[in-house]
Amino acid sequence: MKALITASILLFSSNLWAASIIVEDSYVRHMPPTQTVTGAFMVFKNTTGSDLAVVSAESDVADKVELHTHLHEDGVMKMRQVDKIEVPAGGATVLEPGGLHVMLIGLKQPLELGQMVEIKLNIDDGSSTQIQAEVKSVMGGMKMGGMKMGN
Ligand SMILES: [Cu+2]
Repeated sequence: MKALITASILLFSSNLWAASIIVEDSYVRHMPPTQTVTGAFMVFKNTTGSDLAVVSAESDVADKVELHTHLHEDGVMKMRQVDKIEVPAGGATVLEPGGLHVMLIGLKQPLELGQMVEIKLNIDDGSSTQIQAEVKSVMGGMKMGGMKMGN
């Protein structure tokens, strides 16, 4: 009986925590099999009355997961790692090609179209949100040729 109560408390608290930032429209950019890095894009929605930030991300499919943004420097688009991605109270932050993104670095296996990639997002209130992002082919948007892919 005690174990049951503990389990339901755990379940309840993880549900509560998962709700501080809701993730919508998530997808991972499909890349040729020779590429070992790619980006994940999504919308963070803050359901609370306090400003929050996503401070890190994790995924089993890659050696390293970083939070990135794009900057224009001398006419060249470069990626920079950022400490966090802020999501204002009651607001939303869009991660999209050419802007903020979750970078998957050192893919252990090529990602296939339609595959679901599990990504865990850690939030500065101590909670985390687990998402499943589908691997999709992304047309248009940023041109990969002009980008420094972090090496
Ligand atoms: Cu990046």
